[in-house]
Amino acid sequence: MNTAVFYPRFFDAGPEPMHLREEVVDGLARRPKRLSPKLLYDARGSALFDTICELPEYYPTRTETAILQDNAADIAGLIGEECVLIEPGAGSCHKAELLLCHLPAAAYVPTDICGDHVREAASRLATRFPRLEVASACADFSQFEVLSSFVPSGRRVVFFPGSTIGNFEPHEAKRFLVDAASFVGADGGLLIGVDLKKEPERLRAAYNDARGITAEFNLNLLTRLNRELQGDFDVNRFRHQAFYEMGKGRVEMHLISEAAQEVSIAGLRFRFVPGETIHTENSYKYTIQEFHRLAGSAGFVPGGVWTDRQRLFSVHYLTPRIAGAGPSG
Ligand code: AVI
Repeated sequence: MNTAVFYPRFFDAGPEPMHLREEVVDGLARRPKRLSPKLLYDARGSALFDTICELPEYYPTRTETAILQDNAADIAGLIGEECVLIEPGAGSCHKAELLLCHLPAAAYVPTDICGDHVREAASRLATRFPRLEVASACADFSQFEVLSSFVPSGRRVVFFPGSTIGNFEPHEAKRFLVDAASFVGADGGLLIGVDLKKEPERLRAAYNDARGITAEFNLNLLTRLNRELQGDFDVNRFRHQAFYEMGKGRVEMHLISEAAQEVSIAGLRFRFVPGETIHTENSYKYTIQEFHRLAGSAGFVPGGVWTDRQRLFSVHYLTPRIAGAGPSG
């Protein structure tokens, strides 16, 4: 029996360790201290995030999956046949797998900041869909220009599920959408999942699960910095905090220092007063109208929108406004 694993074409455009150092040192020197949510996803962080997606309190994944399942034929009809489906931040590629059961795409290109994770997932998909051209890359979400040289030729559709757009600041979200519009071109499209505004209690529970997996996910960032930047964070002296900031329409995630302490990282020392925060993530929530406005300002027109009965989550298909059209607003 042949048990060899087939690994499709892989492209490594991951950030250099030097960038990690600069980014972390810069973030910890700020007031309040800040670290990018991208840093949450080392191998362990990615695995913890997969566990979060299955938690009873974390509604986005199963709600979006159900929306994709229930409307797969409609969505596939709008996207059309033989596209090249590109998924930034694909992780385990589970949602694309679902879509590809209904969508006769020519190629699938998942990318992720965690290269090993996406490479494994790409291999699984290549085995499951032998007629589909699969290639994967270790890359940041926003590296569309790097991908251009790597993706197979054909009509491009970007798939960006999971409401990852919510982890961008609004100006970054607009930048991402502008870049996505120019990457897919006039005949392309964007299928994107967006978490909707809702009652704060449901949001609070989703980011403060009873098993403490989200807390572990957040704290794992410190373990990662200890390992990769020779840090000496005492993880037991920080705690996870997450809350919905209604005025800003976002869930904020923080790591709170439980004591006065000094931490050494990358050869530099950083002081913490008791209760001081490292702000690690924002997760913006949008109404459908707010998201249409944002997408419109980036040069997209709405092609279709699907939600669940409770209106917890939305999936949008967007197409660039006109050939060569730039952003407005
Ligand atoms: C990946 N992203 C959309 C998740 C979110 O809900 O903002 C990350 C996450 N953070 C805590 N739980 C999940």
